[in-house]
Amino acid sequence: MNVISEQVSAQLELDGKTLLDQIDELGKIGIDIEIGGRTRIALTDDEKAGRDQVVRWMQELDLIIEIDEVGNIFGTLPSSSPDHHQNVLMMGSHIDTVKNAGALDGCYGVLAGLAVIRAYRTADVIPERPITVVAFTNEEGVRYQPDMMGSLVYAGGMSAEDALNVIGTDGTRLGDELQRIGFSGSMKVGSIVPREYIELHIEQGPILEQENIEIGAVESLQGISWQQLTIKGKANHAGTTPTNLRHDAGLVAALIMTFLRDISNQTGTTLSTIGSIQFHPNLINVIPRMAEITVDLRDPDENRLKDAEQKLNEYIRLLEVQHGVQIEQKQLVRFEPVLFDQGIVKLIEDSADQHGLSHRRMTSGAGHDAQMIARIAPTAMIFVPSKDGVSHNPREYTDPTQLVQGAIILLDVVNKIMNK
Ligand code: HGY
Ligand code: MN
Ligand code: MN
Repeated sequence: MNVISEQVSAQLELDGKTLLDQIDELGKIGIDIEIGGRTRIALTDDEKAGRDQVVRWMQELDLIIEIDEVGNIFGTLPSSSPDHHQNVLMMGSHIDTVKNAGALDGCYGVLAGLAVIRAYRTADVIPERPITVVAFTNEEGVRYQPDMMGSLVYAGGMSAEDALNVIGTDGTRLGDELQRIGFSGSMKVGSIVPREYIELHIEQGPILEQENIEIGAVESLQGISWQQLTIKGKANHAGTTPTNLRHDAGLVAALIMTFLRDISNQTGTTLSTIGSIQFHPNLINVIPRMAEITVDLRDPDENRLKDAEQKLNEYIRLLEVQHGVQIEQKQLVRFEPVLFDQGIVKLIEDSADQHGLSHRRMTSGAGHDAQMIARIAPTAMIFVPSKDGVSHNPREYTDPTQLVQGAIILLDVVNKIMNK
């Protein structure tokens, strides 16, 4: 039973083949032959199948497996210290997906965490303190809002009870679905206390590839604001209603869309997306009486994000007067920008240097569980490049060598932290 030390850590080897095989295996669950990609929306049967597979892989590594009240799945490698809930070095991400997703978003970080633990198991090395891999519930937030929900609850940003009572876009209650898929755990949220959290993830953007850089040392994550807007106008005949007498909810939705793009063009840093739009009655010859749209605003700078929200609010009031419509706003998500732990970011850079890999510091455009865990423990992320910067799309791809390189850096950073 040898406890970790400098020379021992040299024995630890990352088994890239098993990691890549497991990414492929998990990627087959919820596969969509027609459109392509896989769909494992949170707490659906397909996601349950993904969860069951990850639990089986944790069992193969003989980990202590615990599920908490909101379905977060934890696999812990016991250590020489008696309490496997304290002083934990935590790694992880999520395995739920958007629709027709790639196979890497989230899954890569969870399976690479298992690969790190597999290296310890294979070398028969017992770490000085517990190492835990977590798959957080509902990171994508496409069925139940907010996104990053499992980690938000874990970090104390939302009560487990509130999360369980969230009603999804399909009218289901989150807690009922968790029960239905058998992942309503008994462990209180927050029971396992991370001393550090590291998340390995694909960049999901174009920067690393464009700059031909192999590792991203992620030092911050931009702010996110999600709103649901319900625009109420007046249905009328498309052929008889003069333009100046229309209360056209569809037109107002389009005006908001272009207004937000103007803000993005003006600041150059604010990203705005109207990802979903629903007209009612949604018929070719009826002026829409209602339009429901979602607004996703992001900016690395909190003041600019606030300014974009303020400008949108003012424009909404103006549209109500100009077009005789009513616009209801419902805030779904609001997360400020997050700074990660500079010490861990430095370890990532040192590790990349020692492995002869190019690297750069960067901000994450996407939301991640790490931004929640950063509230309760020193946290950082490691990025690997995304081909063509594509993600949330079946074409999501990262070169297998780069995937393995990222996992080797994760293992090395874990060792550096263990040996500090
Ligand atoms: O929306 C996001 O950035 C994350 O994928 N949930
Ligand atoms: Mn993700
Ligand atoms: Mn995602």
